[in-house]
Amino acid sequence: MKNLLLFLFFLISLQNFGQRSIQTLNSAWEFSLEENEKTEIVNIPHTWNSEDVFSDGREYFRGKGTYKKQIFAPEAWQNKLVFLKFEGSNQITTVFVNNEKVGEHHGGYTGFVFDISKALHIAKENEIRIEVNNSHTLDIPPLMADFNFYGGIYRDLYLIVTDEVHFELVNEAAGNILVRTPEVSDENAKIRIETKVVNHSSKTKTAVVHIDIINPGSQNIHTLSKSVRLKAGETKAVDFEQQIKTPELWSPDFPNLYEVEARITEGNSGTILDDFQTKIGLRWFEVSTEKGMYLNGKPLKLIGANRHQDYEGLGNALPNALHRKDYKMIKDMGSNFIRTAHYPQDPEVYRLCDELGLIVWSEIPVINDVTDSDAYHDISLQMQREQIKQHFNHPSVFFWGYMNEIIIYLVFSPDVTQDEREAKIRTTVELAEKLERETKKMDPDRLSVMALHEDDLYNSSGLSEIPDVIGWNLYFGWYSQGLEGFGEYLDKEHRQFPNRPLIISEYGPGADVRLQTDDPQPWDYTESYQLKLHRSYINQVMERDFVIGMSAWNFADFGSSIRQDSRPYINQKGLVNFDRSKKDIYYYYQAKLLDEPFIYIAGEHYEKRFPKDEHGNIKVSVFSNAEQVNLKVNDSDFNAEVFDGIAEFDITLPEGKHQLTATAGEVSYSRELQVKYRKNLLSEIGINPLQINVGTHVNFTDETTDEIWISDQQYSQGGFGYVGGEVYQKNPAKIQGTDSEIKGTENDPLFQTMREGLNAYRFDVEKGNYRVTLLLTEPNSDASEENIYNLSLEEQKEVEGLRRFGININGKTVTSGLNLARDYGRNRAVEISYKIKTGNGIEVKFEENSGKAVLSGIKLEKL
Ligand code: GCB
Repeated sequence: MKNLLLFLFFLISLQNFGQRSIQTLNSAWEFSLEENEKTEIVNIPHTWNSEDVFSDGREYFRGKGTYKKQIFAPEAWQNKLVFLKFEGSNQITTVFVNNEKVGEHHGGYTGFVFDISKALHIAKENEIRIEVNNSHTLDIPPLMADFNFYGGIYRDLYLIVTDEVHFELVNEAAGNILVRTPEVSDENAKIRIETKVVNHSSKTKTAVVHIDIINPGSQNIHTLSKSVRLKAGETKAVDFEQQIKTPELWSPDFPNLYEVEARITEGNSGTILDDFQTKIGLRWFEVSTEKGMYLNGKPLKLIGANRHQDYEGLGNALPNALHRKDYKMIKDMGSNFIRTAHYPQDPEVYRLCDELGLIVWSEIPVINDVTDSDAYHDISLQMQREQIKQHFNHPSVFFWGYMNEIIIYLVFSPDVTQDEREAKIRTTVELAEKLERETKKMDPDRLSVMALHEDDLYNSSGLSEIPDVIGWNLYFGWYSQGLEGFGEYLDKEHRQFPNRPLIISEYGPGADVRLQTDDPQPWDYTESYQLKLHRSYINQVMERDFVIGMSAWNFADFGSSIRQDSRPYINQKGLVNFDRSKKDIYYYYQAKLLDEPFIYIAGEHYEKRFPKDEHGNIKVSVFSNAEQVNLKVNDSDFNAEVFDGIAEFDITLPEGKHQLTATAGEVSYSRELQVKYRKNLLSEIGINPLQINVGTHVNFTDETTDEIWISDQQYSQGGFGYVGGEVYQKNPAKIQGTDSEIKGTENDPLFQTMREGLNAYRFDVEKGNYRVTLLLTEPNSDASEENIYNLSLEEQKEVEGLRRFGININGKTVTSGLNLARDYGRNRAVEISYKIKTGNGIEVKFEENSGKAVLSGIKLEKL
């Protein structure tokens, strides 16, 4: 027995001996930015742009950052090879060991490996210096895009030590061993394993490559081996083929995974020299131009989202746990599909998608425009090869993408000459053709895809004929008018190009949970408009079998320094917020997509309602996948049919707090609703100040003070409201007012919407002391700052863009000649409070001197 134990111990130690060692090298790097000599100690994943991309001014640091660290090279590394493996670093990375350059990699979204062995001093401290540069360069995609190019080593960094004989590591696959599954059916799967063995020693070596195939039930079902003789310095391909009978197939519902374990042993002794493990899945799929996607012989509509990799407060430097959190949420929403827009994501992401059962469209960041240079074309091809080789084995990946809205910059560049235009189209088509060829050469078993925006140039240039599948980014009801335009566009495309498989790669409006209404309009950024648009789109897709599926733009709000939506520098089309708290729309998808019973009362950010009086309608929407929903409001029961994922209840309620419980079968959901009648707001002014979001139909919640700025209303006797004027809309197609960032506030939407040319704002209050606060902003970026005191009255009228008005309260001019542009600056939040005493009522009058008066908000407090 004792001998047996010793023998087993010997076997175990033999197993471990010589295997590669892999460890992260993330902690405690000395970091400095080129612009700033100061050093700090940071951990990887790291970016230097997590804050400056969101600061005013829209510029963020794009340049060089340097990471330094000492590592001790133990004696045990004497005859070993030592590698650094980067999972992603944006975007040019140069590594020096003891001041000797050991490698440089271009491109920010794929992995790479450098052999640092030669530059290391054994039994000594060694300095590793890594320079990372995220400067804009015309030779590396992306050239421009609606997201941030955060710089730094933002994914894990590994130190790998191997024997001199090992599976190749320094290659575009970043050490991955490719496993192909060219034929899969219910009865049989054929797999091909492609290894490359390197003999880095100075002697000829005989090695044996072993493969174990382990099924989803953890049983070793096949063991294969091949002997290989390698001369000094030689690398040889060693490939295997194996059939697997009655495979356990992979699908979103049953994400079965097999494991392939590869080992190299020394020919004579059997000592293990290197090892590698990868998971694979067995499935087959095809697309039909009439019926969409078939997976393992069954039709499957793909529904899901796009996902950007950044996170509030962290930029792109996420720990694996946050990738997991995101993908879990995407799966829990009921999705079966994800597009890693607009670049390959962390290796962890693909692992998770395999495990969770999410079908992936993965793409390289060739976006908006291309450079007509060999360097740009070459690096685009390199990125595609790296993406494919590194993520090859993942059964979740069905699509390899390579371009997004690639001519959008050209389309929106009015000044290009005809020659320039033709040259741009030529180089773009040429690059697309090269990428297509490369993609198919490397992976004939998957689908190539590109995403287009709504422009016919894709068709006329021939671009849309190149990939297997066309993805449409369609923003009807947002960038273009009319929700129905979406389906009509798809039908027209399908009629015109019946042999082209189609998928919806992007759609969705911006939504800000601070903004709420029962009367959603495009560009009002409300959650209810987001719901309206998504609801319409999902139905229009479901009605069309020829559409493969759809991925919402975007799973989460994300950083984009070029954006000025209702939260500056953030693209708010997420189904969840930047911090991943959920918007209503996330729950709507659950109701539409989940099989298990689901119920949710919409309006987490809409718990306070302000109907006009006791007859005023209160809308309660319950999201559910049941057929009928019961809503208990305090002690009263209401029932409604679920139509298209929503049971709508129109109820009237007394003022106060109400408990709502929605039930369908075994599931129920409760929330509180608070009701206040508009007609009573003035009589309670002594207890509750009144805030009005002037110039809009939308309620706005200030997240800091919890104040609700209720939607605007016209004055009527005994109440409050505006007199005269109209809702200001900078762009007639948008309801947003102005889409410019408003400086000096976090409450941009409050200031962005306004009423213009109004005569007065009235409150029929009783006598007393009050404070009236006006919220004002000059929305025109060309508004004149002319100092009109220097001009005669006639001259003033002629100054273009001059806005100048006075404020008169209860007959007394309290401010005269207010020129917001001159006195405060344009697009800046201005608040002016006045203390007044009234015998009866308050009338704030606007006395226009030149141009029209504006008002964004008004607050009334009784003192
Ligand atoms: C698009 C782009 C995406 C943008 C999105 C938007 O079509 O592909 O990168 O972020 O529109 O929100 O405008």
